[in-house]
Amino acid sequence: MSVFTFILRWINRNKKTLIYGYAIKTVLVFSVMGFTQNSAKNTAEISVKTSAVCGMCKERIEKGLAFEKGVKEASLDLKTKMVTVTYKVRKTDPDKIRKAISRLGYDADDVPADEKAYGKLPACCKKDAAPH
Ligand SMILES: [Cu+2]
Repeated sequence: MSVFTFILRWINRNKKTLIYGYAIKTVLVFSVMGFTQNSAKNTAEISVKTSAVCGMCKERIEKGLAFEKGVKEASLDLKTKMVTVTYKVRKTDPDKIRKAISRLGYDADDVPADEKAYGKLPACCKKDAAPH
């Protein structure tokens, strides 16, 4: 093989690599864009003030919401008592989510805790319990 053909092959091989690299990057960029667009259209996020007191409350609310229709993710910050909920806009809405939190025994913004559910909470999880 002459030096010339060797160089030609080398250029060819690297061209392919360059083209593949470019194609892969393009596909990646488009799929990421599509994903972002999709989730922007179909999901929304709200923050709801709850009456959570302790880690058990956090778990109860996060798990309870996870079973709620249309809820993708729920995460409660005990310091602020705010639960951040990501939900599918076609399946549920903020009012339904607040009601679901109420049914778990907790206040949700201006929706008071469902009395029955609140009565079933352990004493440490009642609203007037000292933080622990
Ligand atoms: Cu608790």
